[in-house]
Amino acid sequence: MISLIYIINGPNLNLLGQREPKIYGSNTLKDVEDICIKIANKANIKINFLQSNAEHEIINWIHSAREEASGIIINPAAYSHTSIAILDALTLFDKPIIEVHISNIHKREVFRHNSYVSQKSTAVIAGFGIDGYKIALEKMIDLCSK
Ligand code: CA2
Repeated sequence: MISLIYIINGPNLNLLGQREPKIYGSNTLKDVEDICIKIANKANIKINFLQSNAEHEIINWIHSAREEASGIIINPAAYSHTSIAILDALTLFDKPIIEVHISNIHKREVFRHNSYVSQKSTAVIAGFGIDGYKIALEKMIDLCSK
């Protein structure tokens, strides 16, 4: 069976590439999606690449992933630091979860240092720019084929 991986992006990431290039680079979220599609095609897996500015929508996608996905890659953006609701939804997902941050959140403001989502993540990647998504997807493919 071909695996399906959900790649979920949180608030404001739809504007990636349009502001703060020193922190986040100049690539857009569409560029990230294209990179992920290429990796998925090569590995013969499917991805569901999603972005929302709404917490409830992210939670509903995590619930859908319980039914159909082999793993979740998630950049919860600012919800990483605030959302117990997203943590609770991920707690109900019993397959691999990889958390991605484009920037190194530990090198930034103190309020970014804690991520609730990390408590449930199999692994966390931060500070590699958008390459973090590539690393996460390649590692997720490894995890799903074990
Ligand atoms: O480094 C990351 O990937 C973050 O998850 C990005 C979030 C931030 O709140 C987290 O602390 C770390 C912010 C996403 C904002 O998206 C952008 C929108 C426009 C231009 C640049 C980034």
